[in-house]
Amino acid sequence: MLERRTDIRNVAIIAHVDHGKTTLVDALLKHARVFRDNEAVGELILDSNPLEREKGITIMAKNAAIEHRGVRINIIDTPGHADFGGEVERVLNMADGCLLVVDAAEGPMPQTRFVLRKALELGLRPVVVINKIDRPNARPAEVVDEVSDLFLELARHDYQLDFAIVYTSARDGYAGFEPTVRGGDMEPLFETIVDHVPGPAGEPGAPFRMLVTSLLYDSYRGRIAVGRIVDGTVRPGMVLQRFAHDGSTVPFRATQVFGFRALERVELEEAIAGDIIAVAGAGAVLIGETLADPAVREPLPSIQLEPPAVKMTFRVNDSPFAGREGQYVTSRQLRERLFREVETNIALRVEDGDTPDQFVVSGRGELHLAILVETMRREGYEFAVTRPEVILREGPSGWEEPFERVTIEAPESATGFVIEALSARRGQMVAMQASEDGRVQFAFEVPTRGLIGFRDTFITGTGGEGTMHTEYLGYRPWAGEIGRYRNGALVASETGTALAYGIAAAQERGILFISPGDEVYTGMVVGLHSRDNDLDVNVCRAKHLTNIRSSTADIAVKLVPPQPPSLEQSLALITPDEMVEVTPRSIRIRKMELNPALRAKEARRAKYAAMEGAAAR
Ligand SMILES: Nc1nc2c(ncn2[C@@H]2O[C@H](COP(=O)(O)OP(=O)(O)OP(=O)(O)O)[C@@H](O)[C@H]2O)c(=O)[nH]1
Ligand SMILES: [Mg+2]
Repeated sequence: MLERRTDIRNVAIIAHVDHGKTTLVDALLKHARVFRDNEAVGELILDSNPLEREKGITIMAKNAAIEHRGVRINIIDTPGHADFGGEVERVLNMADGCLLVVDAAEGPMPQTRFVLRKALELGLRPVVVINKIDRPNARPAEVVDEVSDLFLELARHDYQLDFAIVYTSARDGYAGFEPTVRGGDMEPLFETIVDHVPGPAGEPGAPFRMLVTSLLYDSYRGRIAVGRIVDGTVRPGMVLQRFAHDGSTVPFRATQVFGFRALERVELEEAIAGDIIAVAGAGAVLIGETLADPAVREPLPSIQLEPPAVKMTFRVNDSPFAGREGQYVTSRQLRERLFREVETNIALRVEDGDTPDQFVVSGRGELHLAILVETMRREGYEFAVTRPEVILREGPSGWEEPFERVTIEAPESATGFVIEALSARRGQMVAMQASEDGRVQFAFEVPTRGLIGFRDTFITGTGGEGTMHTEYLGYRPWAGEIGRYRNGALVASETGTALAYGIAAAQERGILFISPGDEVYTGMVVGLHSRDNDLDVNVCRAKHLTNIRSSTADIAVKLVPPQPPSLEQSLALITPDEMVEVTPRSIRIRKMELNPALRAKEARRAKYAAMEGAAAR
């Protein structure tokens, strides 16, 4: 018989990026006195991965369990950045309800809609949390109206329109039922979760079934499968079966069963329907597979994922500096690492490329791929990557490409820049509204292709005063060519050590990425030309020694400080004939063809082809 438990609640926290999800988990953990009084806990406790801490964003969904007045609340924190939407899709099926966090000043944003749609599709009971109520520009009444409109648009069931509203300052640790609340504690939010989110329903007496939503790796126990028990009971030692993705069923013995208490994993003697648990012993288990009693005939429905939109090629590093700085450099090591990533990073896809030393990696967006590159480089991998490009598909009337809705808020003075920049990228403006405070809101529909690398341009173009958000719209007909919007490259013509004299001459021609003392090789991109074409420069050139100094001025050449691009900037900057060489210590941009003579020949060939094309038209 279906029973609804009253002793636990499973709730996911979802929101647009930076609206305060992880800070809200901090506040709940602190209120529940999960920590000893003398324990220094810091902030954004669940953002435990070093890249999450550095970037101040959540990348992976995680869970924590909080005991509150006899009820155990399993809280699942999710990332808000659109590129990590796969993580939201992965974990939502563990929850019966969600806290939709909305910034009291910003209101609902593109990713608010995406995550709410996903949660409502799965039938979750929502609680709306209007957070950052302490902000001086908070406008809670309007934000509640905007959220209500969103619900009217997205709700799948009538009961979903009947959502509770709580006002919070996650940062200051209080919550209340009125927008005027400016103190107290988190008790009102706990109360609302317990009252509004239903306990999980399941049949404790039915055969055991669980959908695997996460994997933990343990050097001693191997893979540990995490998920929520849909039906039945599990005890250590029980014989179960795994419905594998390849269609086979594999019997195994559950060697251990774990539950979660606060941020720790604890061994259990028994777990029942509704519990979020971890099971050891399931062999080569993967996310999305079902673990079940041997009597069960069918797996549970697997996780629904949106397809990837952007891809790039990872290649074995074949630059003249290959193998100098990396620990893992071979094709086999690169391949193993990439295929291992797909086991947990489920919105990512990896395929073998045209040659054995190339792999095509597809993800949700540039940041999704850039985070993988950065993670691997920190682990000691060395490789090269090509420019991220969108994944095209063949539609009924020709090629189609992914589109995004771009929402921009910027000072009025940046209007010209915004319209010009996005029009050049084949964007169509669909809305524009000026507000009294001298700012303008825009909405554009733009091919994802045009947005690759746009974020930096946008920040520069608006003097850092604009905000920009994107929302995936789906595939539409190919929008046409988008011109190149980067200058030519300054390319090293010699291999060696860059010297001040050579750099001083080269800096007359553009912006340099390197400093004296840096090692360079023929074909490495050392800067950006001030013109459209690529230019070979010899940054290793030394001044001929003479006995007489012509003037004191050239004893010390004046060097402009170099502007080396970051990894993300490099990925956005490179053209299709360039690659980024990534090692644990360096990020270098290089030409795919290092040989200057062959490169020049290729450039001439491309120019003639273009001229012939023009003549034919
Ligand atoms: N003023 C104010 N700032 C807050 C509040 N809650 C969070 N913040 C700030 O908002 C920023 C983002 O908070 P996070 O908790 O990282 O947001 P998030 O939703 O987890 O972000 P992602 O996981 O990257 O999507 C941080 O600088 C917080 O200090 C609040 O109640 N009031
Ligand atoms: Mg977060």
